Amino acid sequence: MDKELEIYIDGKYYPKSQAKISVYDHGFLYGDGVFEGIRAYNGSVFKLKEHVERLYASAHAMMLNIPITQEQMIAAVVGTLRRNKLKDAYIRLVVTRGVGDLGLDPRKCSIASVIIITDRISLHEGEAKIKGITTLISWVRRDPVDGTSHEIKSLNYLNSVMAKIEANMSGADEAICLDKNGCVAEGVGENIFVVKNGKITTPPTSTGALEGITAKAVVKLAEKLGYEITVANVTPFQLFNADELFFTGTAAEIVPIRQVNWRQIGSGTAGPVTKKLMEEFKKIVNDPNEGVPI
Ligand code: PXG
Repeated sequence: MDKELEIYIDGKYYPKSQAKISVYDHGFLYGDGVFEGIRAYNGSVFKLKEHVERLYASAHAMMLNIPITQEQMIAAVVGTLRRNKLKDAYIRLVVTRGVGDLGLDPRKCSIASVIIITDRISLHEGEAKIKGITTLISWVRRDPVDGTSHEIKSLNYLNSVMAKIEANMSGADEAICLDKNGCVAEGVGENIFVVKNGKITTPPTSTGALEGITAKAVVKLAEKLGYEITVANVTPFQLFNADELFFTGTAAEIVPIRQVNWRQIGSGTAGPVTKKLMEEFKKIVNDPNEGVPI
């Protein structure tokens, strides 16, 4: 059997089967914490600095003091990957408020906990990437920016989980979430892009969508390729009548969407703009200049 992967918890390493946190941790009791999902490609951690920056920005917004610096966090991620001899990996960074008592007052938690999970990545490129996926616009609205905004990548993902359940029950591959005004926000763990007449549009983060790191890289890529790309409100009607739709995200990378609430999108398969971006995106994830070496 392969050697068990090791997990970093507060500066120490534990085999996966023994990596545990307290049931009094407020990350567990209240979803009081932040996280990041990151990927390593071919010995380079894609956009690691950007993910770490976003983690600290989320923590800052909820006044969660991370006990190590961003540089130490980057070194700890790289160290964990090296220890596990991983070159292609999925990385989950979690910072919880730490151990407190049963009351929600964060002042009872003396120190935040830092957890780094690095795992093998299961690649299921197959059908979804070629044919596209089916989606359902869920009744579950994105939390507004004056609520538990999705600008904060917190441990409370109930909003996304409930939308995903709706998609599962209806037989759709993924869910699409609207903002409180009924405009399109994002997927449950992906940003969304619309292609119409060769132009690309993506909804603003002010409606509660996460500022996706993949989305940002795709915007830059699209601009470099000469596409016109704008950030603007998108309605469900515009989704139904798009030429192409696609999701972006760390796990998803770029995934074409072929159906929204039983309506076929464009030709019903991956369109030319999506295909071009997928092709070019493959190149940048493998570019060592786009990440941090392991
Ligand atoms: N929106 C939300 C709500 C997210 O949680 C994205 C967009 C895409 O962002 P990035 O920076 O990854 O391009 C996310 C990503 C996963 C996973 O396994 C990812 C997220 C959450 C849960 C699981 O990819 N966040």
